[in-house]
Amino acid sequence: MEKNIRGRIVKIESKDYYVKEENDEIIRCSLRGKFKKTLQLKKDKLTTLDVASIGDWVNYSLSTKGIGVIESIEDRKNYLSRKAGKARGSLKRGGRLEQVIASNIDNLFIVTSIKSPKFNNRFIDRVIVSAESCGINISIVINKVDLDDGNFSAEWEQLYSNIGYKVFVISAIENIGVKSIKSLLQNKVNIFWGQSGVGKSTLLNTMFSHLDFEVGDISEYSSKGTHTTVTGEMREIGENTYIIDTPGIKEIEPYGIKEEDVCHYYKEFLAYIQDCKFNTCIHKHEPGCAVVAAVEDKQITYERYESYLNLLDTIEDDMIY
Ligand SMILES: Nc1nc2c(ncn2[C@@H]2O[C@H](COP(=O)(O)OP(=O)(O)OP(=O)(O)O)[C@@H](O)[C@H]2O)c(=O)[nH]1
Ligand SMILES: [Mg+2]
Ligand SMILES: [Zn+2]
Repeated sequence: MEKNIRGRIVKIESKDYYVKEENDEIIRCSLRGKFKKTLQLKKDKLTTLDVASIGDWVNYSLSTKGIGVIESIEDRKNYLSRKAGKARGSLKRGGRLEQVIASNIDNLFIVTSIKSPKFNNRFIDRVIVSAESCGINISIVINKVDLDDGNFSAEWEQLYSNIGYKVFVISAIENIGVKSIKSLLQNKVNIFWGQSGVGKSTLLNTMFSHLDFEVGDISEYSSKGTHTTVTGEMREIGENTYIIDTPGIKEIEPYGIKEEDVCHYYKEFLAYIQDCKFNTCIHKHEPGCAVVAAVEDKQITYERYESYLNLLDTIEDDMIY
């Protein structure tokens, strides 16, 4: 039995944790029982569903058979999460758990497509809120520009870059605009996240031809809505440089964010918030709201304001944080 080997979780399948150690070998590990107890204890409160996640640094011991047991998990620098679906682990009204997507991330690329599937700005804004609240650098990728028969990609690019986000308008299939994304990845942990079928795996394969992530057949999405990538997976693509492909998601609700805090993650609102008449203003229909005035004045786009209202409406006020 070899002890105290440090490694990083690169993939999780059911109860198997795949840990990559320094010399590049990937070891299949299980979690030491004590972690399950921790999880059990917390179960009466809304809390995390995942004790360990992709990106976590862990210490494990290795049996002579080459199977590992995770003994400890290092503190996370940050992590990306969302509310888990109601069916999964839901205990009571409002009892939604936190699903951790990955940890210790530097760059998040929110991948979208201008068409098939349809561009969805509300989705982007929800991912932004989830990530802004944990200090991850956010970029937006608008893929499938080859299918853009209007000038829609450019308009959305303008909208988000005006707010201050980096936006990449690309075609992963035709290798347009991909290089500029690739140049940002070095020495970072980079995660690619978005709806199913937008081309996350295709983009990664275009950037790194040796990777060979599975890519879906577009006709399958419309007929069955199936996901091609089924588990998240982290790969080292250079020294200290990692990319994470994730399974597509249908919807996203940010975890642990209160109604009155949502506006803090709509960056362009911040300049106006202090001018609202009431300091309890949530910028819905209170009199003297400076955010609403800025929308009327076209300083804040209607698209963003509308998505803000939509998100407010779905925040559950009976959550226990
Ligand atoms: N026209 C066009 N099609 C693309 C482009 N990029 C990807 N696709 C197609 O979109 C479909 C879905 O691509 P995937 O890479 O599997 O999408 P994904 O985001 O990884 O999907 P999940 O793994 O289910 O989350 C495939 O048929 C790709 O060929 C693009 O730039 N243009
Ligand atoms: Mg995929
Ligand atoms: Zn206001």
